[in-house]
Amino acid sequence: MAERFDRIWHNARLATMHRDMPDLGVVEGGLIAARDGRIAFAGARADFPSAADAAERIDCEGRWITPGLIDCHTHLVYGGNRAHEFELRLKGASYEEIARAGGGIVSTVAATRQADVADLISGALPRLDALIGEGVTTIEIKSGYGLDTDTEMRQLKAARDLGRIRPVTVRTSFLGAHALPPEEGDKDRYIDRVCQQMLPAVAEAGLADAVDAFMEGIAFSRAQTARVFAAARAFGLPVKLHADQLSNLGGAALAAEFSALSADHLEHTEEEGVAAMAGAGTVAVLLPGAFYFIRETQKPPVELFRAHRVNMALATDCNPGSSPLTSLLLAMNMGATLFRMTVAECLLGVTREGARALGLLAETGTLEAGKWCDLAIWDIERPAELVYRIGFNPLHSRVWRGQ
Ligand code: DI6
Ligand code: FE
Repeated sequence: MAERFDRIWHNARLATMHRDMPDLGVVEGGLIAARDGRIAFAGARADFPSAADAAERIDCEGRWITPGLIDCHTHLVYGGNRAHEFELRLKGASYEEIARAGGGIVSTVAATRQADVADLISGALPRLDALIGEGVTTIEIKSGYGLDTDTEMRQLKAARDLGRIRPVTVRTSFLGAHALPPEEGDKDRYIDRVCQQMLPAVAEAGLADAVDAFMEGIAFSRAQTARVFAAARAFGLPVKLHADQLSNLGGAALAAEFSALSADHLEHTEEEGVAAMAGAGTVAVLLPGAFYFIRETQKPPVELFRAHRVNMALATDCNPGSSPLTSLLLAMNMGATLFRMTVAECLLGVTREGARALGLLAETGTLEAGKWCDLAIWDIERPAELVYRIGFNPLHSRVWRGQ
């Protein structure tokens, strides 16, 4: 009897991102078959059982298929915006000066505390839709603009709800240790609250898939971050870290010590931290949107990541202060132009390595049988076009879990 599938995409060129194949794992004359929302076959037409039967057959007319894109680092859910601070920065103020003067993250905290879940969802939806419109099928969303239990939980609920309202996989990260809330004068006392009240409440409500922190002069120290990570471990939650963005406090090494899924930013990371990440299998998440927007000059050590075989992901860091970016295509162009990443590194960075950075590599990020059938289908002649163009979206269609 012929094997039966729900849907078949044929006459396609596949960039499978398969790790055992060179470069992008390209298959010409490719075909993908889906059953029950998962990929049942991805490979050459010639290797597909000719007697197979499908409820629906889609002729891709030679278009390229990549895995659905993954934005593995965003702060998508927040209140207000910070266009006025952008104007101040254009007059010469630095990102750190604005933060120290009571602007920055805490100004978004004030706006987020005013917002209910419905407000947070309606504010985030246009941003989410922009990403989805470019083929994103998985997105990570952090809290961190509440800095009190109720608001952090509202942010995470809004993030979870976005994954029910739109056909997209949402992973949430609790970022209570993002900044010192304005009503609190002491960082250690706030970290006590994060570890003893906020994180337990969030974890018990099942609202977080991971725990993140901002380790930086304007945020939290190595010791304070380590306390947050130990508390996360007690709840069985994996960790990730905003590390070495504005200065090198040894964030990459601390992330590795806690077997973090990822360490993110990393502009100021040195070889010792890179080697520690390699040993721990921690992914380097590079965020060129923030580098560009706050006009950083220190680039992340891409050559060291290559030399030590640290996997690199790319993400938007979509947030109102340092990266109001809702385009992964543009993030790829910036990764190539600003950080000198190759086309393959950029494309792997928003697919396979993005999945790895979220602990989701078994489910998505490559075109392989058994994974969710998350696809992006493109009107392009070659994959490099996805990285090369600036402000152009060649997405033909998008498939999330087979639909
Ligand atoms: N690093 C960043 O780039 C964002 N958060 C963080 O920890 C900035 C967040 C903001 O400015 O609102
Ligand atoms: Fe961030």
